[in-house]
Amino acid sequence: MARAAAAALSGLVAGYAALAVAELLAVALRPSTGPVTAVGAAVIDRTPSGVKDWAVRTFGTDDKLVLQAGILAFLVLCAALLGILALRTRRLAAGCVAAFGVLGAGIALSRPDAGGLLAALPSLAGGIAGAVVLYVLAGQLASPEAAEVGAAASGDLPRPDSGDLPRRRFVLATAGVAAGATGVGAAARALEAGSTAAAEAGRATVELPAPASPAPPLPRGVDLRVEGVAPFRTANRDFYRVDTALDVPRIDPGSWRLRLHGKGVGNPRVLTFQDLLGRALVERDITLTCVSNEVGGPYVGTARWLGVPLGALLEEAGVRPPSRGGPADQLVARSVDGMTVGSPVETVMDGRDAMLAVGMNGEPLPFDHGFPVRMLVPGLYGYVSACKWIEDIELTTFDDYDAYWVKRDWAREAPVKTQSRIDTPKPFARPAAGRVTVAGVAWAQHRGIDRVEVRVDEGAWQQAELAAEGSVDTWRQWRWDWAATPGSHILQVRATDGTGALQTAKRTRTIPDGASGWHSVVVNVT
Ligand SMILES: Nc1nc2c(c(=O)[nH]1)N[C@H]1C(S)=C(S)[C@@H](COP(=O)(O)O)O[C@H]1N2
Ligand SMILES: [Mo]
Repeated sequence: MARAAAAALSGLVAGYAALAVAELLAVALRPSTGPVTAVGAAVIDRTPSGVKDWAVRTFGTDDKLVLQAGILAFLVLCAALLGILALRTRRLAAGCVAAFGVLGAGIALSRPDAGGLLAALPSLAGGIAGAVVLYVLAGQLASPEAAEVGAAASGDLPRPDSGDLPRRRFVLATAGVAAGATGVGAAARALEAGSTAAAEAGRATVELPAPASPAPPLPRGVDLRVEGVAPFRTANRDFYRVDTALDVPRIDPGSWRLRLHGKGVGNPRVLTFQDLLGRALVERDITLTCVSNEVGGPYVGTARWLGVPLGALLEEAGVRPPSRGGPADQLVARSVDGMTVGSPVETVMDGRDAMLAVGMNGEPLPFDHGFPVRMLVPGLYGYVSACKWIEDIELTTFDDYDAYWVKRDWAREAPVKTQSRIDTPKPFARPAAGRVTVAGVAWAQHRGIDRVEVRVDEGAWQQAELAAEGSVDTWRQWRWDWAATPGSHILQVRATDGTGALQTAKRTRTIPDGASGWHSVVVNVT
């Protein structure tokens, strides 16, 4: 029993050493090639949409942490089992550890952002390190009899030692390897911290020019300042984050390039960050929404974005929308981490404030939100418009190419659905009877919100008071004062958009093109 535990421990230490070596090399070469990251990204890409949707719903922005913890737990289990296997046959066990390295290397190479053969190195080196450690430690563990059994099975030489000596050697060797791996891991973290600091410093030196077209002044009263309601403008630190990136790309704006090419692009171009900053910039308040947002969900926010008008840039490059005879109906944006986002060219060029954003709420884009440049198209869900860490724009057709989420059964085209949300009172709140303020937000980007209504216990719809409108591209706050009576009540909200269309009552799932239905909240008035 004690030997089995020691054997499992030797497997764990071998795995620990393997990961430490792999991570150090990964950080030294490029963050996204680390085995856990590469495997995690591959798992994300292969996870069925339903499961992914469930993960986003259940774990929110922690979904990636949960995934990485899951992969680590799996590796821990495998390492312990291989350690025990090594008691019987250490060649086979060490071979299995090496095979893990080869598998990790294969997955790293298959990533869209692999970049070359070097991507295989961290996993390969880690696998070899782990295999050597396990082979040596298992050798220390082998008692003379066990070694003979092992020798018979695998051709190992029996060790002559007996008594306490091998045990002491095993403990020393294990502790030594663990300490060494910890040192290697610390070096990896120090290196990573250094490159993060360099990226932060690079971002800090970016000076955003003043917009040629500043955001139109907001009318008074866009924010009703009701306690518990999302503020009109979302602070960067509070802005939701949804993406597939396990390691947030940290791009040096000095070496960043954007390629613009494809069907009907008369003048293909490569733009630098300075090229973009040198153009006439616009500043706009725009509400961004994720298609994975459930009715009543949190994946929606409004920021003041600064960016290059995308329609004009496309015009200059010779692009014409399909309505003017252009051959491309889809614009595919690609990010440095291999995400692809397809938007209708017609929509991007219809005069709305589609942009290549460089600023968010008065600062350069945060790394999490796409530094140095991301795309935005008001009125479309993020997965069909808002490519972060963008590096390539290709004009093509919907027939010729399916973007990342479209390959995974989400809709090709996805305009934002009209939605309204009750922010206060919270579900199962226990307000005192009397006047209770019911309030929240409603959005229908690029159509605007014309009316919000509330009802209690499926009674008559009551018109809510609307906050002033920022623009048709922003959400709108609303409030309604309720004379609440004791007991359990259900509150419901619905909005009417700027075209006069009423928000549908029909409840749908988020996949394929966004959740619909009325948000309701149950409260217990005391
Ligand atoms: N490179 C990249 N861009 C991306 C994504 C991604 O996974 N990778 N996710 C998209 C989705 S689904 C949404 S909703 C928005 C979210 O932007 P945010 O994280 O800044 O809120 O980014 C979009 N752009
Ligand atoms: Mo999204």
